[in-house]
Amino acid sequence: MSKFDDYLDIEEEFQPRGKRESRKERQESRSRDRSKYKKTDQDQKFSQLSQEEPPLGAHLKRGRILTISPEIITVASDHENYICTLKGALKKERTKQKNLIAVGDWVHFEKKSVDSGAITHIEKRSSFLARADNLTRRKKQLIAVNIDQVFIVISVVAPKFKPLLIDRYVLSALKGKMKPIILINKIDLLTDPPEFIQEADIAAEALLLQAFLEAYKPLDIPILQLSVSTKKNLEELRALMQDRTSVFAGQSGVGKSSLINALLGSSLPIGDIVEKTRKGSHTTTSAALIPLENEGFCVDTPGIKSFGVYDISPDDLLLAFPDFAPFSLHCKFPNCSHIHEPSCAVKEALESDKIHPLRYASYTTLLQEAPPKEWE
Ligand SMILES: Nc1nc2c(ncn2[C@@H]2O[C@H](COP(=O)(O)OP(=O)(O)OP(=O)(O)O)[C@@H](O)[C@H]2O)c(=O)[nH]1
Ligand SMILES: [Mg+2]
Ligand SMILES: [Zn+2]
Repeated sequence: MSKFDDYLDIEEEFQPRGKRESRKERQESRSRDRSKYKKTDQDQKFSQLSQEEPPLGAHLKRGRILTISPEIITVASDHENYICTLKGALKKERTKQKNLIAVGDWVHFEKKSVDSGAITHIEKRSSFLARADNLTRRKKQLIAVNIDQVFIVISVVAPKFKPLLIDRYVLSALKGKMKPIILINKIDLLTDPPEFIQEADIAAEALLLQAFLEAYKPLDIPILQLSVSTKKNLEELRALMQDRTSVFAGQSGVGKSSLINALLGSSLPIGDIVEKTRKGSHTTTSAALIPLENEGFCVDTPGIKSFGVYDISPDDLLLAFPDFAPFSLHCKFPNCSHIHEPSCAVKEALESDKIHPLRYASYTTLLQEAPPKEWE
């Protein structure tokens, strides 16, 4: 199809680790979170209720879901963490509905003891990051909710730079009403590569990165080049996170947890890169909401094998490819998919270098994975 084919998604299956192991990890991370919970402006957040929500009775507290496992829901409220269950009616509902609760949900709960409670109500969500359910491709699986922005994290060298993965996150972010921001991590590896990688590979990555920056510059998406090792642009990233809820999403091993640790001083588990495949080792196993020092939160997520987009329409595609819009108006067929139709103005623009080949390659990749129903 194109010279960028090598950079298509080739991630291995996501293998969740043993239940017991991950439970232990969660308990550890919970106690860490609590120790970080300082008295700050967060207070206000926990008492702010939107107009549409039921009044918070004297016996109820408002909090935000930090982590979810089959047995335990951790809710943060007024600088304390509570282990919560769902109250009767909600519990029944949960068995029917996979997405009943998600990391980032604002909830009301009855306090049962100093550190436990029962959730009675889930507030309406302002936004959500979801991916296609692997089995059906038509259903969505929530990753996190009530988010302002998605950090699409991608690395250079190890794992390989794969620009064709980016637009499915961009599309999901825009579809879920969140701002996409692209973070290119491990920039240090271009000048200081690991021994097991050949020089020619590094040169090819540097070229591809240049092509990518050129292709994406005209879009309204901030791009930050980062390095945890040299701290490059970490302060810029911190400024972007302030007072907001941001999700770190991207393949395993690109450095999502490392970036969060570097910024917050947290100690989320970090994994090794497998030398031979240059892939991550699926270290983070479930999404977790982490409070920032002042207002704001960030969400660490596991590197999911295929972050599939779900149920997209031709109009959704335009969200992620606004640079095609001035041309697509002139295609012969109004419902042109810009793949096989004659007199396609988008393909003409590609041939006359008005659309970057990397943008078109990204478009066809996305379409192959999730063609809109109208075009199937
Ligand atoms: N050279 C270099 N290595 C980095 C950088 N950031 C992270 N790493 C390394 O990359 C590896 C993977 O980092 P993680 O933070 O575990 O990656 P992740 O995205 O959280 O991976 P999952 O939890 O598996 O999804 C670790 O060995 C980190 O030390 C960086 O900026 N430069
Ligand atoms: Mg991680
Ligand atoms: Zn067309």
